[in-house]
Amino acid sequence: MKLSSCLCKCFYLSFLLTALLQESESLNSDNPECSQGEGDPPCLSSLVAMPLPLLEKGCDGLGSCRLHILMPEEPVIPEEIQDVPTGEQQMEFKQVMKYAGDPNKQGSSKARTLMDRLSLVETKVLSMASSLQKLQEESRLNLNRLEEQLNSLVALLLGILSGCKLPCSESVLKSSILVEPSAKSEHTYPRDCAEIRKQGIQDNGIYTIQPIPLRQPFEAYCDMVTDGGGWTMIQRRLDGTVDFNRTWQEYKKGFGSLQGEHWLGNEHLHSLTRLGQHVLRIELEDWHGVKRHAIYRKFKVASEANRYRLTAREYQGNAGNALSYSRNYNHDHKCFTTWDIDNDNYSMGNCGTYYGAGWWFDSCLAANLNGKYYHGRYNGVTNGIYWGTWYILIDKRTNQKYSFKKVEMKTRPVNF
Ligand SMILES: [Ca+2]
Repeated sequence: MKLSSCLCKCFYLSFLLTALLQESESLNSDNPECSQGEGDPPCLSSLVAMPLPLLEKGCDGLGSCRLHILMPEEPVIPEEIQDVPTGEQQMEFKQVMKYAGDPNKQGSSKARTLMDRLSLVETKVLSMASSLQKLQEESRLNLNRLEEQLNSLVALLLGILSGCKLPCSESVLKSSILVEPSAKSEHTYPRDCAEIRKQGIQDNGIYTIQPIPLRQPFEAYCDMVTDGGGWTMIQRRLDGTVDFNRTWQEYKKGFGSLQGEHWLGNEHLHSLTRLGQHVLRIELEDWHGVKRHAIYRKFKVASEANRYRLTAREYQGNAGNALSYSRNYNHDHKCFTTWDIDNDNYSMGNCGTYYGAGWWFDSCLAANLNGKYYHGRYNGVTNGIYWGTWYILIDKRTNQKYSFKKVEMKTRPVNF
């Protein structure tokens, strides 16, 4: 096939050369028209206009085919070009071509698209992070709240069941899951002993209370028995183991042992009585085991700014109203005095220093339950635990003074 093709090409070239020569000759002759006779080569115009199929069909041999013209073989088309692209591929192709046509513009557009997507992703991530943070915060608050409530209950129950003393109670608190409640925590402990008693607790003991929601909770001894219970102990004397001649700061914060002798603290007294109406109950016991009490149905201790001024009115009881003994010996509406802070009405000196106690002195006293602990009778300055309406100041027969064996001061709301 290739040999015949080559021969045909050669013959065709020779024929063209001959025709050109004849044409040249005819052009050079006087007769411009070409010869159409048999055996003559065709005219140039008819040669060019001859349809290709006829040329091929007429080529049945080298000798008989004067116009043996073969069309060139169809080129082999690579497969990848032969494949017709699909619609998607076409679009992609066009897209690529478009990009190729304006690379700068396309790159900028692509960058903007990416930036938009990144911006969207960033917005979503920030939104999710914010939501996650809120959830974490809520979870943390709920967890803290539950933990504090659980701690309160654990301390409460263990204190009741074990009847343990303050150090024990402290160890219970520390060994439990306990986290020190924050100053900003809400009411997570009972307001006072009355609130604990209302929960059904009937055992005396040390409990954690929180009179003011945003203040630090503290421990106090609760009397859950006397006259229906619910009493928060604010002072107790029973054996003389604690010195009550203390500074202003010590009376402010409180001192002693909650299980034994102690002063709860003027700041706590203010916290307990600042809202609502409260009762003050005073219980006295002499060395013969005789007990009496004094109740003041209107009891309040002012803030430190008001020098912890006492309000004690509406007396009831059988020990006598020593807090309002007379016009000149009236402890009601008097400020607190210690040996280092003089707020009394005695212009010549400090009643606290003279009697060795912190108290709501007038000028100076008809009662002083923070006096020195004596085992009954004593001599000298009247600086013992004194309640002027029960025992006279001086035993005229022996010229001795008399101090009480036991004292308790406690408070609870009036509408308990
Ligand atoms: Ca004074």
